[in-house]
Amino acid sequence: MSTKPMPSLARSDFPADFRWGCSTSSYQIEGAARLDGKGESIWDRFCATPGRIRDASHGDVACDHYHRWPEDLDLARALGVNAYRFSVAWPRVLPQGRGGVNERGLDFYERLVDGCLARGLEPWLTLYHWDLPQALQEQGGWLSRDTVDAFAEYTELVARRLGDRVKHWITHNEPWCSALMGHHDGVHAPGLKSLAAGLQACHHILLSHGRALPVLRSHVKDARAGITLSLHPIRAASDSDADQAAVRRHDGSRNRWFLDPLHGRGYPADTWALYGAHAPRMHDGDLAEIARPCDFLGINYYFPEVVADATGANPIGTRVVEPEGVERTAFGWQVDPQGMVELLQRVQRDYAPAEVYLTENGSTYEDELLPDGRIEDLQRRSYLARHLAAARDARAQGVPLRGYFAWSLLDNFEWAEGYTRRFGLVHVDYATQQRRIKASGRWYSDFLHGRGDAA
Ligand code: IFM
Repeated sequence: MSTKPMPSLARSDFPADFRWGCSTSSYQIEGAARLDGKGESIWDRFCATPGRIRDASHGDVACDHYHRWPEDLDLARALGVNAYRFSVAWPRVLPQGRGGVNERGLDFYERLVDGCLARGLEPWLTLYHWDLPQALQEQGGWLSRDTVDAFAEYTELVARRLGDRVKHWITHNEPWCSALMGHHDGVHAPGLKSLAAGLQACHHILLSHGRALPVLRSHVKDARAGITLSLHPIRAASDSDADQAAVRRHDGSRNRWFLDPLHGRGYPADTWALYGAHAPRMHDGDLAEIARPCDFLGINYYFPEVVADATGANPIGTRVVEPEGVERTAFGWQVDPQGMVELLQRVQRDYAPAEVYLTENGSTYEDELLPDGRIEDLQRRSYLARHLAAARDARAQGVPLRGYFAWSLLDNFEWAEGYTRRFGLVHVDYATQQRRIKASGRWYSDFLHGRGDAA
């Protein structure tokens, strides 16, 4: 195993008020799937369907964070982060999606938020990280406009309860995944396979984001609200005119489809035309709602996409290709910190958000638990350090990047991949629930504390 040299980097390269964090999500870590009144989510149902999850696992126990949250927040504190990003499980607080409130679910998030504040961790709350109440799915889920109203009610409930202590709110995590992977590719819950459904779900998710913003502002004093997108720099597989043109089309579906309407431009006309009859149904006023101003844009960066022309193969007419000889994680994802700089610069140039946060960035490797209990994940350590150097470089180019959240605090349930992919800075032994800080986590801690090699 070879790792790239570590960059020279110090916390003092960043401003004192920079947010240093790590991210998690409810379904991936909480467990307690049927405890204390929690309702069923679409991920509970999806996992129970044979063949959906690579190792046939589920989030019933996951990292048992529902019970072990004090230890987990202690670990975050030990890493030296000053912010903790988590999500609320909608069916834990509203088991049927609307109506009857589950006080015990809200109590859990109160404890968690208070636990963050007691440890000097600024809570960053994501309202939707994919675990829709199954009861709403049975009424159409994100294909129904009623779910947009349900999301606004859910937002109000959580904002009223936690808004005195939580100031940073993210409405949705990665609409691309919840909409398209869930309704078009069929690899995520609810497992549908229709492009029209994917685009309709996407429209309702974006609309629900816009509808939630005034709810947050009226119930949270000094709220800072935004949305998190998964974005990719798009590159051409070759110099051919056809592949160069494919880049623009692919960028339309992957990036501009989200960025344009959120920034008041409506859906990109070129991409809309390519989607043709699959394009979503909209009502007057929807685009204005989606374009309500945010305080920040959250970006999750993992890898660039390389595309070739595939006219006729699908509406967008592109095909993702996997170039040879490039560095990759165990997931096969390209490792390209410079791509992150390019992406951030491009978003700044084309959309100029007031503030940007990297709300996720991380890597999965085949971690080895050594007999003495250490996990020497030097590739992940290198990945982390090189992406932090890229974050510094992006700031130097004028990107208003105000924070970085590592994905993830803990190894966890990686959706369709089950427990076969480990992204944590902290290793979780799922049999015993023992946590162990990996070399990458120790390095992050040294970096954040200004210690040793990382100083
Ligand atoms: O685990 C996911 C997370 O839930 C959303 N962003 C990407 C991560 C890694 O795949």
